[in-house]
Amino acid sequence: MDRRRFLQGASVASGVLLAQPVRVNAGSAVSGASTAPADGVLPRVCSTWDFGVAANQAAWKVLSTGGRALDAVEAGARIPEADLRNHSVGRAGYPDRDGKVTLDASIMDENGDCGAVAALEHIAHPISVARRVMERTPHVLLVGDGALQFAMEQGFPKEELLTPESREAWQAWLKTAKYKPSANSEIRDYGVGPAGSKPGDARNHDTIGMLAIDARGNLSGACTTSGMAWKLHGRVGDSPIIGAGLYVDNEVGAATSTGVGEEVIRNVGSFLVVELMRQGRSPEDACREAVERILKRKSVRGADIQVGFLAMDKRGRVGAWAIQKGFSYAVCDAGKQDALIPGKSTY
Ligand code: SD4
Repeated sequence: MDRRRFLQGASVASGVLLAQPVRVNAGSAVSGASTAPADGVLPRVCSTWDFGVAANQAAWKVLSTGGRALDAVEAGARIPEADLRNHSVGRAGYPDRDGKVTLDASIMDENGDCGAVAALEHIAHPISVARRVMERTPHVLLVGDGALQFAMEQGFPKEELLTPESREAWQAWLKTAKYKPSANSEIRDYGVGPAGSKPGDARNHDTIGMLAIDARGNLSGACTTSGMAWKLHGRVGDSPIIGAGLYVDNEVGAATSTGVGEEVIRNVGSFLVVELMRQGRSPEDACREAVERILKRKSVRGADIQVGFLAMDKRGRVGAWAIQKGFSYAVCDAGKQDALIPGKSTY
């Protein structure tokens, strides 16, 4: 992955189904839409980082054929989960301090229904397990062994997710690491990244957060990650915490996050972004305010950490903001099939 390869407004990727955009004027309703979107182009999907381009294309296949946003975000999130070149989501994710790959994921739909799994081992597609938690249990969040047991009962195969490459990277880290827990070990002790690696650099922070609005004007979101490399066993980040790593309110908009999950949890970041949009802020402005809220905390040194928010409002407008440079997000609709956009940032 080369995160510096920004393809702003770039051209149509092959194999992607093209749909006619549905343009919705203020006050008019799309048939079946829960709330009338105004002046938007539907459907649309967006997601964090450069792997979002391929993920968006999978989501777009669902959206462009009239499918539901929920199905789109699940299909999209499964792409990086299955990608062996990607060490921060799903299979081949870097392990924790003890060499165990533990995955976090959440999903939320237009009805406010949601499901999540945290510290889940041995299952390559946590996003699909999160959806089963939402649809087949009365619960929202299953963790650890219980989540694994549930996944296996649901027919998900139990697999070894630690690849030889990830094991090698972990062992290299062990040689130099002080073996101390660190909230931000990906930056301070990354060990396998390029010398002088900064927040947001290639192979540094990554989580896919994906938001979609379908042709009926309904929103859904998904978020999936292996969390921080070399974390303490049992550490859970923001990604599976509804309101922190992901939030969807079908009347207002949706938001997701990437970066140091502890800071996002402390500020209930994605919920905050949606509430700011409810008060009339644009998606970008709401994301910036949420970043500023994090930076207000006395013990946070913005130069040391990365957090990025991505938001989509009920009109399908997309915006983002991050603490550090280097954050990018991808947008896909009938006009933009492969647009990787550099996120604006405070530093
Ligand atoms: C976490 N936000 O677990 C996630 C993962 C991430 O850099 O983006 N790490 O805190």
